[in-house]
Amino acid sequence: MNGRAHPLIAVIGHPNEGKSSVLSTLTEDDSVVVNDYPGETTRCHYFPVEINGTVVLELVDTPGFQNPQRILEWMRACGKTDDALLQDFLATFADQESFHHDCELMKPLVQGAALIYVVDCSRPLLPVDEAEMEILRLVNKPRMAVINFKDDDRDYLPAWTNAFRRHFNVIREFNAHHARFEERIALLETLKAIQQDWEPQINRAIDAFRQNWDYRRQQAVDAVCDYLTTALQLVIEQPLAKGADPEPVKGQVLERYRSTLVIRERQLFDALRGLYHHHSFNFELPAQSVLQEDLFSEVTWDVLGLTRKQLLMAAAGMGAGIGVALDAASLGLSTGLFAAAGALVGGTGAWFMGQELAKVRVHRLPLGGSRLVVGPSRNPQLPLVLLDRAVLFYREVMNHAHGNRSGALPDLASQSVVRQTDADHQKQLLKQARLLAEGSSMERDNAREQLALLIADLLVMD
Ligand SMILES: Nc1nc2c(ncn2[C@@H]2O[C@H](COP(=O)(O)OP(=O)(O)O)[C@@H](O)[C@H]2O)c(=O)[nH]1
Ligand SMILES: [Mg+2]
Repeated sequence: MNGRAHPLIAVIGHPNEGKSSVLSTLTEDDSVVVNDYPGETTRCHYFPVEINGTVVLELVDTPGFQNPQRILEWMRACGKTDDALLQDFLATFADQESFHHDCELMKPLVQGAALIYVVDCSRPLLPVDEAEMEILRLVNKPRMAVINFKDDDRDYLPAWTNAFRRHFNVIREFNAHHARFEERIALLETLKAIQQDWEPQINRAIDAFRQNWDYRRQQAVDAVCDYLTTALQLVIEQPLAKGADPEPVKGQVLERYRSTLVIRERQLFDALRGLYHHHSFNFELPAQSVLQEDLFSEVTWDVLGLTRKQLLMAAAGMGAGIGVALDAASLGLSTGLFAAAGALVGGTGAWFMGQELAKVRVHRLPLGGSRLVVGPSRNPQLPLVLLDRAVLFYREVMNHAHGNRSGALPDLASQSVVRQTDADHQKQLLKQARLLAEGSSMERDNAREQLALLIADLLVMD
């Protein structure tokens, strides 16, 4: 019906109501220009949504209305409706500079687009809004009203809802800054109600979105698993000249070990960003997120990974080979640390970090001289901290609305994820991480597979 095999939807409205933001969130496209000042968009921009090489949907970003009241007057006097009215309007005003935005925003409607009318209902309804809605009613294209609350003020909603009812059959709330995957799907579902001819295409689009979402999750699991594998198997070596004092070099090797882990993590985070289409805009993390902390900050190691008590429980019965680093002595039981109030739950970051991670070994070389070696780490908490951070970042990235350029989501949990899983899960994580770092080649392959399943479980929790 629009010369395309896929639905075409124009996002229309008053300047600065969040049209571009809604479109950006809906299409997961952060290259859409969002403006802080009204009237900066002067022409239409088309955003085809492609999944596996097929365009499933296309949205059009449009300039805001410039002269709704004057146009409405003209349209009423014209006496026509529907396509005839639209054609007459464009023919009459095409050359008038002051109506440029109004003409431009109607063009997709001539191409067979349905329309989403976006309004910020946290402000009062004005006569211009009524005029815009009435214009759209007269032009009579498939349409729905989308309420995008810019702030939480709902006092004006009843007045808006009344006005919508006179002009639209379908009204839906969709927040450009907070909408997540299921809300995007729900909006697409609603489109079926405004243009029934498109039902098969929209169903196909929704199926494609869902399959793609699952596929991305699997890709994320693989990425996290690869990352953990390289991190846990990481070995950093540095030669030491014959007769040289190893002490000053130890710190450097350890620093290289740590910074390599930091770089690997950044690479993982970049990959996750890409997977969830956050290409252009580097969104902020919430101020309260533990991810604001560096990987090797004490706070990170305090709040992520397992508590000592959980570690001890998880390590119990894991078998001599695996459990070595987790015996009572290494957990501080014999020193009485374990019994101290608070030691079981918090304030243990420095202690955890100070474990095996910090050990630098000196290997003597047969021809003289030696090598300093760090890794693979035997610190039981390391894989858990790395995993926790990866899962927390994944949640930020998958839930961050692309239209939200001003900052962070308010309510994503930032505490340890592994701490909240059940004891069996914790035990398995610990075991497979240890095998991945130190097992035979077959054990490592098997551990990687097992770990992928455990990570997949963590990524579906939210
Ligand atoms: N707080 C908040 N601000 C929003 C929301 N949607 C849009 N904005 C802001 O409103 C301004 C205009 O947004 P934009 O999408 O460019 O509006 P357009 O002119 O209708 O395309 C920008 O500063 C956006 O960041 C929202 O849901 N919440
Ligand atoms: Mg815009």
